[in-house]
Amino acid sequence: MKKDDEKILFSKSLIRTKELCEGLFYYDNHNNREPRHEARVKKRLDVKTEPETTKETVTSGQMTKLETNAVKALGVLDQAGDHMSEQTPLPYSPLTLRVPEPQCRPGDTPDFSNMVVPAAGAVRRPAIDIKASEIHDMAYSIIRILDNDGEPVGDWAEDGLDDDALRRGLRDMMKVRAFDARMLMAQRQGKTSFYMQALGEEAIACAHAKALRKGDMNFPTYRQQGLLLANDYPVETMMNQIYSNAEDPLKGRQLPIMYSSKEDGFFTISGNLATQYIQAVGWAMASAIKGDTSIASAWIGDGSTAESDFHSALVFASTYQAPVVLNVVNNQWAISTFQGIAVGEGGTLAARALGFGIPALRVDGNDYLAVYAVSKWAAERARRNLGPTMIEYVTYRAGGHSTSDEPSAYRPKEESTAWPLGDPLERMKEFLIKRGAWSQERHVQAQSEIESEIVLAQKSAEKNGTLHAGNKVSASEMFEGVYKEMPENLRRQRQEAGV
Ligand SMILES: Cc1ncc(C[n+]2csc(CCOP(=O)(O)OP(=O)(O)O)c2C)c(N)n1
Ligand SMILES: [Mg+2]
Repeated sequence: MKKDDEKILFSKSLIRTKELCEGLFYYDNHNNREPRHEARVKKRLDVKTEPETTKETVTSGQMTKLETNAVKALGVLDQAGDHMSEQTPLPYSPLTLRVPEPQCRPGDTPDFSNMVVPAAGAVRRPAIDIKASEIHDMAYSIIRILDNDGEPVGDWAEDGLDDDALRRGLRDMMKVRAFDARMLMAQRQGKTSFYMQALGEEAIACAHAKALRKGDMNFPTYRQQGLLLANDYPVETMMNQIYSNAEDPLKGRQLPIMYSSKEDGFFTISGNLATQYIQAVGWAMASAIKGDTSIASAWIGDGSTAESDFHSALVFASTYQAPVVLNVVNNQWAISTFQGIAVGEGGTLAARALGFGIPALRVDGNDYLAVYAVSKWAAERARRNLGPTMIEYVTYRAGGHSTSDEPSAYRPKEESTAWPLGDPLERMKEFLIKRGAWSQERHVQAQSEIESEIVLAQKSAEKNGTLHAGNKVSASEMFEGVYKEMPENLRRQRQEAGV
């Protein structure tokens, strides 16, 4: 049938077309087509049509290009513009989107009954050169070493740490917690503008730090201060940055908690989430290209895995088998957004790696022993040139997202105490006491030693100044250290600023 002279009868199909293509078809109350700009303001419900009786005849030549396309798309016209037989309506309800919702909101009783927690020791320890396809199940389980009685069990518990290293692990976590508590208070006292704590997640960074070697490079987010503290990075230097004082090693160019220390394998923290993944994979590739022996460790939170950088990084990591550990800290929340928004339902974040052929493990992030064992396994794979490994740490962000957040607005207050994997410090303490390597008295003493160390460092840092008191880094510093040769526009700006 020729497009321009044949008549096309629109009956039910047209009405359906009109309803579905609102924005393409515009009709007035008498069912006449209107000029677009007038109809644009009309609400869809204002269009009075009688689906069963209304008929309208329009030649295809009278239709706009947009209308013709829309009608083709709906099957009234075929691709050549000819009239097709009417479609039989489908017996389905209209399409909708699923928007995942957390189990509980403020006022509800916390409920983690949907979370499957395997028994400690239940997940096997595979050979170091295992293929991803042989351990798919491990991306859906949780590796745990410490059982509910504080006993280490299973294959992963085997070549563990000695007593000194275990006690050190507990002290590192206690130090992170004490440091966080002091800095949180300092923020409330107006001594710094901003702080982010790692409450409940201390085991992850502290144990992972011990699985790496000098020369390896972490690409951390803002919740891995444990990497620095567990490696004896000076507490006072961190505080100088938090206070933005004259001794701030980054000279006021970074947010208070975005540390940087190349010597300590701690790549400068970027506030742009997920960039850590592409940078870590790139760094790991460079290490291999140079024929070096150092590996990279990438860090990301559950929410940030929704960023495309995460997925791009996996392409490069898998294609080139880069020597990198891909850490995902699933602490259940991304500010006020629960993890189900990034994960969807029925999957896991670790399982994202499987499509790339990357071996992926899930681990109890509140079990220092399990975090260490799994991190060591993944680091060893990278070091032996066996390629990337993804580790999803299952944990819970017990504190607010940052000092600018108030979690009681979006989740039940008691949710952190209901978390089925417990508190990492308490579990480690209980385990060490059972092992005969620790005692309640030693714990109290260690707590007071650590607090004294933090308070002493704080006093010393405050002598260098705090946010609103004491000396500041000179404003001229912001022009230095970025370009080898300062560009003309910056030179002019510095002159204008008179610094
Ligand atoms: C690219 C980018 N998008 C958004 C933000 C704002 N932002 C800062 S923290 C955060 C939540 C991140 O949550 P998650 O990745 O789960 O890490 P967590 O804070 O829980 O450790 C968001 C959205 C950002 N900093 N960078
Ligand atoms: Mg998170």
